[in-house]
Amino acid sequence: MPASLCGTWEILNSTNLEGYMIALGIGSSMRKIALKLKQHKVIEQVNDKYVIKTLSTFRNYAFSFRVDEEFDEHTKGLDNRNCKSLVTWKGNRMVCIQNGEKKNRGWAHWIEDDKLHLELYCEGQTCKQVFKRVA
Ligand code: 1AG
Repeated sequence: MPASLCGTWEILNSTNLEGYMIALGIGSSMRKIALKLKQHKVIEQVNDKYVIKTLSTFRNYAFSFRVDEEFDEHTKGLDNRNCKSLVTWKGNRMVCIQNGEKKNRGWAHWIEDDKLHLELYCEGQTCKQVFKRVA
């Protein structure tokens, strides 16, 4: 079993969030706001259901899913698109493919050095984020 992703996490650093947001078609004023936010992740698991919340003072984004079960994702408050999303484990990485209008879109979460890592990618742009555990 991979190390548990569950817990509350606070962002330490982020690279190329700007490029990722441009790939998603986010306008410049919204990108400016988003770049300044201190993000928290809350990852919870109840039985076989996961909930992942991205929290900030400006806006929150939350969704839930079961691993290996495709679900309808609406990226409300982000780029507001609909995706057919599928989360699977690839070794110690929890990976999600977000099939929809944007090509080659998804993310991966994993634990490394007790930190939560996240890669968000879309149409050739990858944003990398690292979070430290706060609870
Ligand atoms: C995600 O994580 C992305 C979560 O799906 C948000 C991360 C970065 C922001 C991405 C796009 C920005 C779009 C619009 C900007 C407007 C508001 C920013 C609000 C940011 C906080 C919600 C999934 C992954 C699975 O963690 O955990």
